[in-house]
Amino acid sequence: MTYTYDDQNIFAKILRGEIPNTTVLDTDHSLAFRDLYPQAPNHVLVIPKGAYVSYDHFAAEATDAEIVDYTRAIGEVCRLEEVTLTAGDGFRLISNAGRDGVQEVPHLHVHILGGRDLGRMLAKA
Ligand code: DGP
Repeated sequence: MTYTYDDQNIFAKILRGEIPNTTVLDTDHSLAFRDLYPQAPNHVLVIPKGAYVSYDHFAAEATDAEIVDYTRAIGEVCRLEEVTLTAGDGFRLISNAGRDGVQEVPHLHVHILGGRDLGRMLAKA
């Protein structure tokens, strides 16, 4: 089973410079930018520059360099946003995938949320 990637998704357009974004961090293999519809005082999306639809796709097919860069970029954004446990009050990482995960944009992204008490992880079904 192979993964299908739609290169017309919004984040692919952001990576190609076709749509503007508010960049927080730009590295060799990753881009972090502010969510257009923030749900907390800190709400940053971190995406790999490669064409990966979900975290499982990325984990299976990304190079070691991409994985290291992406992991470090997520940590660096937490530091820049001052939500780390050393400089702030914490954060939540969310990566939605597919229909059950209610993923709107089919390019892997991690949401970094912080700046307020985020409540319990999931609402009751
Ligand atoms: P998800 O449901 O995990 O796929 O969330 C996608 C997020 O992307 C959602 O929080 C809103 C955000 N978003 C959608 N379109 C744009 C856009 O054009 N620019 C930015 N910065 N964020 C967007």
